[in-house]
Amino acid sequence: DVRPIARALLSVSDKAGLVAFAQTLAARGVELVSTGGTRKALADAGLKVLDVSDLTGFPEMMDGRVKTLHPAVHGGILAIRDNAEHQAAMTAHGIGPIDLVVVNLYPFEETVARGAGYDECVENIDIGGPAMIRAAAKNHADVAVVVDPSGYAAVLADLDAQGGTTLATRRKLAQLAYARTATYDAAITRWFAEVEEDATPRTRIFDGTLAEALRYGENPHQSAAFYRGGAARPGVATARQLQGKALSYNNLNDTDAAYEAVAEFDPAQGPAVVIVKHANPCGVAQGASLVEAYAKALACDPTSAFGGIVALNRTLDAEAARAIVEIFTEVIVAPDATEEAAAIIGAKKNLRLLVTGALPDPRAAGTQVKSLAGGLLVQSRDNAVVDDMTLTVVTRRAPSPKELADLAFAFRVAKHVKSNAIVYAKDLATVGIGAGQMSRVDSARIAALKAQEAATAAGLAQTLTRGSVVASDAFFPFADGLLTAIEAGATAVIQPGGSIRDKDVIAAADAAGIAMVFTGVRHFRH
Ligand code: 93A
Repeated sequence: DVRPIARALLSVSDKAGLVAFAQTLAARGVELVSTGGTRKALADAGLKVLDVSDLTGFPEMMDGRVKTLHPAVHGGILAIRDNAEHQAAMTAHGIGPIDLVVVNLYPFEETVARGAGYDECVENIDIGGPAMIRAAAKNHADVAVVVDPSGYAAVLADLDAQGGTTLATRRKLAQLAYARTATYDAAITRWFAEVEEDATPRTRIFDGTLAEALRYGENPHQSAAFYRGGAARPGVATARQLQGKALSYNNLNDTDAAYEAVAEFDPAQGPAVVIVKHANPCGVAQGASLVEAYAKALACDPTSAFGGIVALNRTLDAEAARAIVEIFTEVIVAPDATEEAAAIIGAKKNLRLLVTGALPDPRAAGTQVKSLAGGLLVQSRDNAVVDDMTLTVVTRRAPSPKELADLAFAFRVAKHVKSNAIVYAKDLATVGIGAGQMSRVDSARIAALKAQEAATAAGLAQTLTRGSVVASDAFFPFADGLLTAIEAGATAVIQPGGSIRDKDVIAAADAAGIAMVFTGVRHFRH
């Protein structure tokens, strides 16, 4: 199943590593074919390169919108090599086989991120690139596809060792190829959603009214007010307060953090509870009932939960209400509360109970504002949800179904923990959370330490991180953070990936027999 490479088609926007890679191919007698910019880069380096138009007989046209969309290209990629009919069609139409497709796409995501205008964003939607990538990946039985400069090494390694690409490599590359076109289309989808939501994002950022003047701000010497407005998402701003003292600035901020976090848990998938302290979750869990979810969330860090905010993803019932009032809590927020539950909360005069009618949609577009000296920073809200991400297993061992469920759970929580965020989870409950540290290793250590303390306080023989999984909101820049998690007993890891030292981090995971998945999506929260 080794396939030699006679001809390669290279068409890349990111030209990093291109020349060196093409030189190695050429030295091995591979014929190179390229589109305009790529061809120029290669020719400038002294390489002999055919132009795609030499194959198609058509010039690149319409501002490059049509350059590779032609049977001479797609036939050469898609033809099944041992199919007589396909071979006859190639001969009849003068189509030559293409054995390697090296394509990375127009930088759509980067174009959107730097705030380019509508038309420029549209122009950066690549059509021909994804078509070639998907065609080559489909025909991985014969064709290798590389969608990122980081893939060049695998092809060269195969050429060195086997004189061609192996089926195992081509399959892996095909998987990465479809993962890439999927994330690319997801980015385009998200962009359309944002454009729809807010047609004038950069001229008017907030359309709200004063809801109430607050007694004071984050500290008593600061004045403060609460404005309601913007996109109508159900949440703290639209909540009805059924009872309790007036909410303070910090209460509002923490309640929002708690409710946005619990909204990540679809109520149809079961009850979930988030306990927040100082804008960070200190316990999150799903359970068979709200009261069970609450007990699991509380067990993560009962010390910090004292005086916290409790958010629930379903109607607060009497059982859960009884459990919550056992310790001092500042605010409870839920879509609704039963009469009996409200009566139980009613016995605690100061405890605030908020109901919102519905849960906010974590995928909804929206705007986030932060002030800095002399200005405002505005960004679209982080509406990426782990269920929509392509999880790529990068280690020898793949996670078990149970680990996978806990990994998705942990990454969902990590999104709502201040960076650097490290979240250990087990049985759909957090068992250790490390938040807001300047070093990722410290977050991993603190989370493990807190888990150890909780286990000791509960009289357990061993720390709860033994046999847990761990999530990191951003990639591990070095293996050390991962090693800390492994030491704490984590058996599986979820993280965005994308560090230049991913190889070392993966090697450390493999050495420990740990399973690791990459999400391709980062959840910084500062
Ligand atoms: O505009 S396209 O969607 N139409 C095409 O036919 C096409 N073929 C390749 N974009 C197309 N490409 C893209 O051009 C590739 O995906 C790559 O990103 C880029 C390389 O162009 P150049 O070689 O001119 O720099």
